[in-house]
Amino acid sequence: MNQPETLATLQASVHAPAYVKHIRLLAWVRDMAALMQPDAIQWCDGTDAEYNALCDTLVKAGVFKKLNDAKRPNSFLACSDPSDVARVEDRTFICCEKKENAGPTNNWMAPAEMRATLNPLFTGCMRGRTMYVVPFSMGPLGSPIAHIGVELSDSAYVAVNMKIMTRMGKGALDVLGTDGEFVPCVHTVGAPLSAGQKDVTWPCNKTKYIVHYPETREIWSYGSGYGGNALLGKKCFALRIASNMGLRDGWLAEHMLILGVTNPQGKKYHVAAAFPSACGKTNFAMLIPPKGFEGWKVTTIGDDIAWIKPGKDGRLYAINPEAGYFGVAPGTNEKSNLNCLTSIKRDTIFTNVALTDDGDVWWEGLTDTPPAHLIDWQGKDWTPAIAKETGAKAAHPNSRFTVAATNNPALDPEWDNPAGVAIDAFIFGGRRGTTIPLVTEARDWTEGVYMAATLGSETTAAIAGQVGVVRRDPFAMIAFAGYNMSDYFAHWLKLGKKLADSGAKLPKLFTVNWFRKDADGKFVWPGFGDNMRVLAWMLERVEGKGQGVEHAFGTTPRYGDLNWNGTDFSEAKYESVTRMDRDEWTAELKLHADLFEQLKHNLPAELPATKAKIEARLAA
Ligand code: SAT
Ligand code: MN
Repeated sequence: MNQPETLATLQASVHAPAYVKHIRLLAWVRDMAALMQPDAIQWCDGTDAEYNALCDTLVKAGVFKKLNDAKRPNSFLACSDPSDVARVEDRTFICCEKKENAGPTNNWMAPAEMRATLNPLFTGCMRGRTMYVVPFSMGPLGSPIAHIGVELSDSAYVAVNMKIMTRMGKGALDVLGTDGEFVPCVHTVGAPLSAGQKDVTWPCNKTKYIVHYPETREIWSYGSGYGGNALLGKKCFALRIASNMGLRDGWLAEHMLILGVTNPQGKKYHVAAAFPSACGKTNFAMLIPPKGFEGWKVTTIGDDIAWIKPGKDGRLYAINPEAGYFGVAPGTNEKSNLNCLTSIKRDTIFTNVALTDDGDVWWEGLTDTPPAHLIDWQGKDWTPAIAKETGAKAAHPNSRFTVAATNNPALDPEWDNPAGVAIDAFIFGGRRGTTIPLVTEARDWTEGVYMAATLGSETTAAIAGQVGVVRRDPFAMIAFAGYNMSDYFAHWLKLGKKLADSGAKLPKLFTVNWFRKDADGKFVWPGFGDNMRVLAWMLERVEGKGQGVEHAFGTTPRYGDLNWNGTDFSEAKYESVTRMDRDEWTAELKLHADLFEQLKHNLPAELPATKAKIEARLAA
């Protein structure tokens, strides 16, 4: 009775094009369709024609508003449900067999229990909707360091965003061939439609689950259509699942931008920098050197995620697994990030920004003077007077643009190189109004791992929940390390040791803080282009030049050690952003102690030992 399944019957059962020849993929799509019961299945091929057709569908459905083509060609605005505007960390789970492998910083549930929880939610969840089959490559197509995923989603918004953010479509399936490995990613907005039911413009569900099974390398996302909750190649795959791959196979998946920086002599360096969400990774990756730094050039390799592998020469090579930017709009302007503003002049999907009367977009900080009238991200009239009275923001603080990397005028020529770029320095940074100096160099790899492990940052609107509270965000990976954080520290320490033992020159490690405030609560450091001054000092240090003074925490340049060409930033101000205050540091080290207490299971002994050294220096 049971006919052996032929390729043709499988293809027919899921309406797959003839070029889909991967039996396991086809069978999985069939099983998922049986579970989620979509009305239709659409295989995404990644062509521009498909992108345009999907955008048309979204416009007709009222999800997208087409922007004025004369002002913002080929661009759209989507506005989400007010309950679905950011990553939901409290609904994000790492489901491995043993709780201790998820560690105390991740929400955990046993896989069997989670599957039993999710199964009723996913049953019939796509009724009345189309299921998009979205194959994608994280990393250059066919690169030995790239990995393939396939996302099933009932959101056309997700499909078009994935086209921009990843190498999406038939090319990824070609790489997969007939039996390649892929990470299955299942996404639903969790809002099935009954016959005749009218859809809303942003379907989602109050119940949300962002679930990872690291052992079987699966991702299941329920109830949200927004950002990292729904574009599963990004945080879910490229960080949470990939960090598990890296732990097993000896590489790193990091929440880091990657930039190239070329000095006036033409020597090029590569720097990777970890900052929490909405702390300026995109701006730093697209930095334009300020006046006084003529001849310097910064180029972008990536703005959010780095996959980093040791090369045969003992150096660390980084690729950007993504193909686009999903960046924060508010605060982006000609001064903070001109390259970004140029990138998003066209071909951009905006989410939750405001609409101008002439069909363009606006957000807080884009211009000093806001337009006289706007439609805000919630579809309401907005005027400066209304804003003054009610405090209403025209754009949501976590509003975003989605744009292809190839739109970036500062794109590094090596950005798509499958071999990656050799990293000269790692930077770790948080958003701290006090305590942490502008820049500190670690005296060695272990001290740098300590700095990164104890990184603190004020929370931002990128995460659902309270904004502005300092929390520990080790390596800016608190929400993204898909396994036990202490094991993650050990992985970094082990890698450093392995590279050092091979005789290789290790990248230098630095910590920075662009966000120190004065007594009036104003930022002291100008940031943005002026961060070049700090970057240039770091490169001098890479060359074994550059001066600084050692203190309890590491080495910080004195005023005279930085290049101040083209600015009048004073020595007094510099002093106020680099000062180490003993009381603040006593309080800070107490927070490090709390973190180490929380992470004590498997915590590498090097970290408390480094803390003891800092305390001893502070006491001296
Ligand atoms: O929503 S995303 O996770 O893609 C953005 C971020 O929080 O970094
Ligand atoms: Mn990020």
